[in-house]
Amino acid sequence: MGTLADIAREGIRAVTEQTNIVELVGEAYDLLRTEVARSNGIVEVPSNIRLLAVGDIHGDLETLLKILERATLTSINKGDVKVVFLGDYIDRGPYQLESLMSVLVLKKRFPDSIVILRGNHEPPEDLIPYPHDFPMELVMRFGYAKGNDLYRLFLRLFNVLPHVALVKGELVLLHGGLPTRTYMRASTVYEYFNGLEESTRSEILAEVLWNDPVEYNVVSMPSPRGAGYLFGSKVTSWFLKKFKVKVVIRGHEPTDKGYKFNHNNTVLTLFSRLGPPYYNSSAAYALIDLSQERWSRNIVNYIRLIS
Ligand SMILES: [Mn+2]
Repeated sequence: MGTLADIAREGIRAVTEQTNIVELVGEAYDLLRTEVARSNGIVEVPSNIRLLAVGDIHGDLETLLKILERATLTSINKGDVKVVFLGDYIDRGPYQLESLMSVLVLKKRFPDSIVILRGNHEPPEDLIPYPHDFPMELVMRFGYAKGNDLYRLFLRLFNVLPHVALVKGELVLLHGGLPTRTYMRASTVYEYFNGLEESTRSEILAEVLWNDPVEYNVVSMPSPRGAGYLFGSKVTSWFLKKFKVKVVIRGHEPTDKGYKFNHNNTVLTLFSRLGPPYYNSSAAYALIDLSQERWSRNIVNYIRLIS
């Protein structure tokens, strides 16, 4: 039959025409705005499926297509496989626009099977990462005026991307890490990831997009990134127990093997791209059979490498 990679290639063809991009981004915006309003930014994914989790892409289209070849359209159409992208589609790589358009076209085609999470490189306007070459890429391709208009459209789109995916009783997926500010204070998963009051919502979002795990039995330490914090194993143990999940899967950090574990194998980092500036030896993604009762104890067996 075909695979998700075939559908992604349709999105890449659209990249040559500015009007096609405007159309696809507009459609994705309408779809995601509805979804994010319904879910409050925390998308629920059913258990009893196979979960394809994809970490940072950063413009490495070649690796992205290799991963997407692992999901057949038959399995997607039957609802057997759901895909969660962990964010950071753009910046750094040579095919950042193509990578982003690929995930958007997949979302449009299979809205119930694809989750596109927000990364810190799909930023709120007041927290732009550095380097952030995506706007320059748009200007170089389409000229100053059209490039800037497109960038505004993308910024609007990024604001409706969900920041958390939750499989109840099993796991949570997000880009950066667990927030520390709502540690021990939140009574629901919604309070934990959105804050207890509206005024702190953007600070919690910044933590979800920017935090990294640290191997100390602490709550929080300053982050060398200049945004977010390092969260310690105290936060992870509390979170897993309080909200009855087994594992946190996140992206955000480059690792040489393409994956790493923190906090006693309960925090899995996936880095799903190759090439500069990290030159990691392999990229990794996970294809987890959640119907297997002991999946979380054997999680390393579900990690796949590309080199
Ligand atoms: Mn990141």
